[in-house]
Amino acid sequence: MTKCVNKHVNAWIDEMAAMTKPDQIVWIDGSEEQAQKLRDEACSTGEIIKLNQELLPNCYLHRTAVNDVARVEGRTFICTSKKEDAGNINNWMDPKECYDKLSKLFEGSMKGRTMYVIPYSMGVVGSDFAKIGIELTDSIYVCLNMLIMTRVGDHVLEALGDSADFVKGLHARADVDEENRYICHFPEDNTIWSVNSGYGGNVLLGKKCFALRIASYLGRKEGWMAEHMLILGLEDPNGDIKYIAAAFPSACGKTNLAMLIPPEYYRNKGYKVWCVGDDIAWLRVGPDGRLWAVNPENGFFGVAPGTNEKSNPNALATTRRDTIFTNVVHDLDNNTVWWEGLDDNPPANAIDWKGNPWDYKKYDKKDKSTCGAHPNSRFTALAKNCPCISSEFDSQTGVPISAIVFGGRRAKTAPLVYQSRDWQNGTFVGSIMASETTAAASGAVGVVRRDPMAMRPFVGYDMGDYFQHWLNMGKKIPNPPKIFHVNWFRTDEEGKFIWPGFGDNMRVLMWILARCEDKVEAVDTAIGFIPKAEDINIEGLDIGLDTMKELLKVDTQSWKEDVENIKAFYKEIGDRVPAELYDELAKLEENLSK
Ligand code: GTP
Ligand code: SPV
Ligand code: MN
Repeated sequence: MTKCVNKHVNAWIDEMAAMTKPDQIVWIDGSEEQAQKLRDEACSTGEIIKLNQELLPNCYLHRTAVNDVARVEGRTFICTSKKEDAGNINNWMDPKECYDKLSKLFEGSMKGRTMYVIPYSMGVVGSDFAKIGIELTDSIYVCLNMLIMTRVGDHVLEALGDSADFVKGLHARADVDEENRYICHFPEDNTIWSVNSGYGGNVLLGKKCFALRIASYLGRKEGWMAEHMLILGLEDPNGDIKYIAAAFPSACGKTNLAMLIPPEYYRNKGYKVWCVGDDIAWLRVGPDGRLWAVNPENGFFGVAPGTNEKSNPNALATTRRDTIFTNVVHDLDNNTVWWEGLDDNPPANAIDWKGNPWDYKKYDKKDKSTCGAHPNSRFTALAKNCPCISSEFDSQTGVPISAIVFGGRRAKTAPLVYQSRDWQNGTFVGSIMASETTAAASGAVGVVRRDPMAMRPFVGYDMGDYFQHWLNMGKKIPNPPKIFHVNWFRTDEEGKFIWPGFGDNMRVLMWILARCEDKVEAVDTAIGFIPKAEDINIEGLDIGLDTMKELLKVDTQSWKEDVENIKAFYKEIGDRVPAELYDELAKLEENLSK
């Protein structure tokens, strides 16, 4: 197809091509034949490396520029006509000023290159939940990733018909110049412009840019929610499946929880976990008054380091075919890939993520600069290749959510799990989330920062208005999910994680679901409902009741310190923080001083 019938699409592409001046324009049609041509071309230029096709069929390796390895929150902008609509937590630029500034960077940026047109759908093509985007890019790597992460092709254009309702995404790698790297969102125009990066979250525009920043803006207008949440189904021995949505910040365990394998104790009884999504959920009120969720994505863009046969065998199996690896170690002997935490056999003859020979003997766990794989190295893999993918993955209606779980990475303060009192209190619990920063975004790692609902980098409007939207949604859901908070990352005096985590997190999910069904009592504390230590099943674990009590402890002093930090954060968000949340904060403070 040279041109589609949609005049809005064509006019926009003409305009963008006049600015970027590509040598040619190629439409991505979603066919395997075209995808293979693109892979071959990218191999011939060195953009990707074909891996061992017997061991890793249809798998490839890519290395980004060394200065371009994570999302750049400092260079991510929300460009609303009024600054206050973007809010204090987002970076803001005036839309006109931003278009002007970036036009200069895009001008002629595709000379000598091809502009690829990627029509994609977030959500099952043509379903009520789905939304369409078109990404223009000069990168084959982006095309190949989008072919995995989203539903791409001619059928998307058919579904669009002659409508103007699509998200216009423009991306150019340009010179990958850090100083001129911009990830800009124009929610009022359904537009995203990204320039001078070639890394995942900055350039796969269907993901964070559209499915969270633009979609959260649309969701507020249209009465639904776009959240940084995994979705999983927990099946009991009778075949009954309950669904949980969980929001953890980047690199804090969503993919791992979404694909967990139950501990032996539960496996033997016949419990199973099914993955619906690992990163993003779009949620709406269903006709039955419950909250229903879909995963708008088609694949996983998962953290590679730490993924292994024990921690996440399902993710590992998913990456054994049709996968693009980014910034991992290249094992030259087998032409395969490796990363820290895969196994105890680092390859002897290897190339690191920067493209240099790598000597594993010089690897020092405490010094990230000696890593073979970048700490934020990733795999891009098809959801349908996941052994535990839910039968509801392609459902048009999504799945009904019984529990929403918030969670952060916190060495202290937050207990293993607690339950909020109701939707309003649960919204408060989400709003005061905090987590140690990770390598998923550029900047310092391990610093505690407030990250409401794990959405701090992804809300496309004012954070106070976002909290208000949560409260408003609560009033519209006759049968709302119960809201919980978890923390897998509490550490002991030596800095070691106390809770075993990974598959054993199922033990906590079991308590959560039991609470949803009023099957277990809880202890009423200052922060909410905490399990009785004996109600978390520790059969088969080498931790005892005392450790469980330690994990569940509410340390009043550190919570009081947290309250001060929350006050400062609410102030920083500004005057749109709902009064209801200040009431909740006052209640918490009062409870803590009792
Ligand atoms: P994004 O894709 O960036 O949104 O990350 P994510 O939230 O999906 O995180 P992921 O599941 O990839 O986990 C990130 C890191 O946390 C990996 O290094 C995991 O090994 C580690 N991790 C995940 N779950 C647990 C857990 O239960 N306990 C511990 N200690 N570490 C965990
Ligand atoms: C995250 O950082 O939350 C990710 C990876 O899921 S990225 O696509 O880069 O946003
Ligand atoms: Mn994420």
